[in-house]
Amino acid sequence: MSIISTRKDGDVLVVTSNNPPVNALGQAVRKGLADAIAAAAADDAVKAIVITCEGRTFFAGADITEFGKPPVGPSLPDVINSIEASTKPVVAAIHGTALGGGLEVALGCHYRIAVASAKLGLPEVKLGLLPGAGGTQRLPRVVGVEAALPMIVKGDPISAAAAERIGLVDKLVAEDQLAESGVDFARSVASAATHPVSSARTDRLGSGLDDAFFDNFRKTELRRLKGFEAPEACIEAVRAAIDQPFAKGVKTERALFGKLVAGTQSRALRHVFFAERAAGKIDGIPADTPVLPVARVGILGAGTMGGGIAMNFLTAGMEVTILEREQVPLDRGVSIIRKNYERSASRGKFTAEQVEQCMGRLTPTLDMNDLADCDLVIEAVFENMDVKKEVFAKLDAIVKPGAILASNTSYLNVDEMAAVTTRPEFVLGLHFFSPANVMRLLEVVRAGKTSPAVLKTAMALAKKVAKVAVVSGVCHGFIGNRMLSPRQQAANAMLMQGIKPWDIDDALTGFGLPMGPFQMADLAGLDLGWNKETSNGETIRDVLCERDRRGQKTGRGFYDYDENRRRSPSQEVEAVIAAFVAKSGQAPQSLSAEDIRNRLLFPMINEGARILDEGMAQRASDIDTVWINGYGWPAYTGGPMFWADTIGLDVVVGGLKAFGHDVSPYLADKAAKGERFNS
Ligand code: 3H9
Repeated sequence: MSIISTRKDGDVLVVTSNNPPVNALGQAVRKGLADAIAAAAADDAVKAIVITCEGRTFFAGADITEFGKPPVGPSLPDVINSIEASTKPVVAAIHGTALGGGLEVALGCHYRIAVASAKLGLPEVKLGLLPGAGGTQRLPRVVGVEAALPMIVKGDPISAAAAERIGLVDKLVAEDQLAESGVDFARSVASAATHPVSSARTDRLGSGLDDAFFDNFRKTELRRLKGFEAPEACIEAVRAAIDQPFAKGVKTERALFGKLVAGTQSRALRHVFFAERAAGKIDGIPADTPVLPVARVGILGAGTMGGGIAMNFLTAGMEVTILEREQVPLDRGVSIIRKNYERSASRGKFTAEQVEQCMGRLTPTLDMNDLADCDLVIEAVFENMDVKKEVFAKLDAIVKPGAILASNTSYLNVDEMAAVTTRPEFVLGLHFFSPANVMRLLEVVRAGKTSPAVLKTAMALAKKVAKVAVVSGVCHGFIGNRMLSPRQQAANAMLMQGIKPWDIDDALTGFGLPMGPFQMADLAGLDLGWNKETSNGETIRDVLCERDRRGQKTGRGFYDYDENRRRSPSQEVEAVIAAFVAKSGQAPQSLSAEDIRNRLLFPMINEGARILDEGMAQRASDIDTVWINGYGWPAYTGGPMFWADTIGLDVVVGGLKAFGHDVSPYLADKAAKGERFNS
């Protein structure tokens, strides 16, 4: 079957796209659509046209893989203009997702019908772009600026019902009757004297939308999008829809799109899109490997981590049994889960009924025997190998054969835990990030004996609970925490050279990370692993803890904190550090923010290269996915490995040598050959 096919249903021409998996609007699709519209115009027997798609979805957008390559016509804007110019009405019949260029095609049509399960949106902003085929000009004309602006600037899709409410969809139709409904609808409008033309409409554009309206929108919505270039360009394009006639507005949109698509941020964000999808693919696993059924999950530990992990599965409709050693922490854990759900409900994310359904799927217990029937058990107990081993041995004896046993450890050796069980092929690491019900990352730790089916099951489960899963080998700290460690060492070394903690932190927050190493230390507590009895003032941390500067919880750590937990530099800390520097005999140094940043981040890239060299990560883009989704690395730089590619691996190697690091041979070799991590 060709990519675009046509068939006649009486006097209606049905144009169908069949371009799996998501009907992306690649060149062949565009050409086929343009030809079909031209053929319909030339055929007197055709009175109306329906555009629809085969497979799981309506057009999910332009073909992202074509960006950055020489364009081959017809262009998407030209195709959409030809649809809109048709004197015979064109109806978009939508199922699945009408996204980006797909929604722009639908907006070029005179009418839109959709099944209730469909979603419609303009997510280009998430790729560092704006809708570049008339979407920023047509959508405000069809639904009004107030409804269009958040859809374009934030990029979240809306339901078909919401789309109908705002006038984006003309009619909702039965799920299994889209094709017939499309033809019926087209026939019903075929003889109308005129048809709505999105670009010609002015009735919804509204008045009184001045600078203050847009400034207010920026204030409330752009804070979360700090550092991203595309949202502001989106706003500018929507303003053009109000301030300029359509023909000029699309030129403004085109110019803004051209600038963004050629820029570093969009390249990085497109990399992130494909990186997340690549992460789900596991090397060396036969395609026919089965996914094991998992209906009931057991969680050991009802603390912050265990409770957060439980919520993922409850929300996804699965049964969860949660185990604690004593009643009080068990009750506390369950009540925190409930509170979290109720808070989400108060924000409109759940109905009261859904909260009760989730809580109804939760079984609290003090008896480990109650985990016997679970298909998967995840332990989130104290981070200590002896404790973990004891837990694994007990679980192995209790939980039914064939069930998966997982550790939520963030550093420890999963092979050692597997070795105390009789089922090492069913053991793996599932490293959730805190807060586990919010953070998108899941490191799936493939232990030496983990079976392909268990690994594949873990990846499928991750998708079910809306996590981005990345496979890691067994090594200290896996991918993410292993790379954190050289950064921390570099930060500590700079302290000893007299660089202020706030200058170090600000270099990272200025780069776009949510916090620096000393803010993180204050948040976690400086006394984590510190012992009052044995502390002897040998390190800066010892001294700060001895002075009860143990972090945010004592109101003082590397920083002083006010009652709103706002940080400010501490003179006392500055004096402590100065004393250490003086004692070391070094002259205090000063460094630029860029120098500080490089000293912190280049060693991470070096460690990333080692991780790749050792095969602990499957691909460089997996490392990027870990850091963006688990540690808040700014997505618009593409992640640490993509960022290294952007600045040049030779620059990274030069920096590492200058800072006195051993350069990973893998990295040195790539730099010498002029290669990149991500090809
Ligand atoms: C745009 O439209 C610009 C215009 O305004 C202007 C132009 C001038 N292109 O996500 P999945 C692949 S920008 C190429 O796992 P799901 C994807 O890589 C675009 N490939 O499925 C994967 O490949 P593989 C605006 C694409 O069911 C496979 O399809 N649109 C595209 O979980 C399956 O994807 C968007 O940003 C594409 N556009 O989710 C929407 N989309 O199997 C982007 C997907 O080899 N797409 N692929 O790994 C999505 O959000 C999701 O794919 C979707 C399905 C929700 C549709």
